[in-house]
Amino acid sequence: MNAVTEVLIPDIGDFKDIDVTEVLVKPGDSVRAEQSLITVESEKASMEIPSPSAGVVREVKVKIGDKVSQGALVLLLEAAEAPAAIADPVPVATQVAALPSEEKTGGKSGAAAPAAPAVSAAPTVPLVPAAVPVPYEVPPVDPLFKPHASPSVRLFARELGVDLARLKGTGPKGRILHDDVRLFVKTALQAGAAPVAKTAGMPFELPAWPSVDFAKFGPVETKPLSRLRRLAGANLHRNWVSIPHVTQFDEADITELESFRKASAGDSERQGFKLTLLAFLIKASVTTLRQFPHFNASLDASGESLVIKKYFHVGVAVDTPDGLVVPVIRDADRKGIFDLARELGEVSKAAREKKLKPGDMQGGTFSISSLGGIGGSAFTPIINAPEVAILGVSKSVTRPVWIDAKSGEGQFQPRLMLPLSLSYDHRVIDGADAARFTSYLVNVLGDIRRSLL
Ligand code: CAO
Repeated sequence: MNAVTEVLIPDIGDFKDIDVTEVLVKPGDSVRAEQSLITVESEKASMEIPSPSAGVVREVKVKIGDKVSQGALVLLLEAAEAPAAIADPVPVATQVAALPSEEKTGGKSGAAAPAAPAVSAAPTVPLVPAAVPVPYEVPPVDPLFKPHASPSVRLFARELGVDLARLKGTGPKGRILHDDVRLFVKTALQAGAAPVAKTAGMPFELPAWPSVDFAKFGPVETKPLSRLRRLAGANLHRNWVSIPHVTQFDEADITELESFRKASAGDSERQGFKLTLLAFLIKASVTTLRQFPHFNASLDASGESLVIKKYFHVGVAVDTPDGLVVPVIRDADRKGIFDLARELGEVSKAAREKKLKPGDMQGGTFSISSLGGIGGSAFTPIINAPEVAILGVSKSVTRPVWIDAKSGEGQFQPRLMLPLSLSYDHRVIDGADAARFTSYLVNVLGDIRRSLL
């Protein structure tokens, strides 16, 4: 018999006690290395746990609904190869000599097994941007009316998709109670309404999505959306409908910056990484965020206070074949342009190879979405909640710009202009501040030496 290995939950960042939502294999199944075995899901992310090696599933040790953390035993896998071939241990599995016993396996579904050995290679985990609950109530029809309810009632209502503004509280001073929410749902169900409609919680009702038989009009092909795209799509949708977005457009003269970048690109290439404009944009954004701390912030869970972060972790939107991911460059304020460029290359490669870990996507304070390598002159990026602003960058173009010389003799000059699109949360940021922010950023990009000050 080939050796049997314990497949454990690998390093999944800060996630603990998260739910097993799918078990994708059963005893007797042959699996390939990297094939997904189970899906685990927290409030913030969903990820598939891959098989560390090829083999045959001997015993599945978890079931749907179990709670697991790093090191928990997922299943026993009999190696596909002869034992000698697997003598080199895979990172997320611990070898056991032969058939498992209760002592060796821990015997309990979902129970935390001994910690896995250090993970040398990142597991292949499809990632999605954090799906935090919407941290505030969507305003009711009367914007001055604020329903009176405890956080637990608000959470309960949110879980059921109930708009508290529609309820009449029966508690003291009109406070909405759990029972009020229950009664509301019961009444809605009895009336045949759908309390958990996709638009629940919103002060408007949407008509049903058109159901069209497209094949009636011509040939079609139906492809399921990837799991990543579905989850990222749900988060984008939530952010779009629940944050009052405004986008401020501006453009920076990057003629000098581009000459400097080109002059330095040879050095970076010799060191094995590409120096693109994005590294400078991260640096310039951080310089600007220091001047405008409320752009480097989030609303707290009540939606009534602003949490201003003293660290600068910049998320960068990366386009991958499966959809959009936003890995975070940590402590961008403490890194030089070369370090930022090198790290950018590494995270975008990891994103495209699905090798990011959940922790790589967390803790962002501000995001940048650059479509400059592709094209376009402006766009309206969607804020990556719970952040309050995101910078969109489009393709730079050389065009004549009127330069007003000090002598009063102005003239048109060819300048390389970079279009910027800053979307911001209007609950937190006023239009005037957004215009000041982009003006400041434009100045920094016009003379990157300002980021040293
Ligand atoms: N203007 C003109 N050219 C630009 C530019 C800009 N603003 N930004 C980058 N370029 C150039 C680069 O210099 C590079 O040129 P060369 O091929 O001649 O060297 C080329 O465009 C490609 O750049 P890149 O995309 O490889 O590198 P990057 O650092 O600019 O971006 C990354 C990296 C990961 C952000 C990018 O590849 C990506 O995925 N962008 C898409 C993000 C996205 O999808 N956003 C939308 C989110 S909302 O749906």
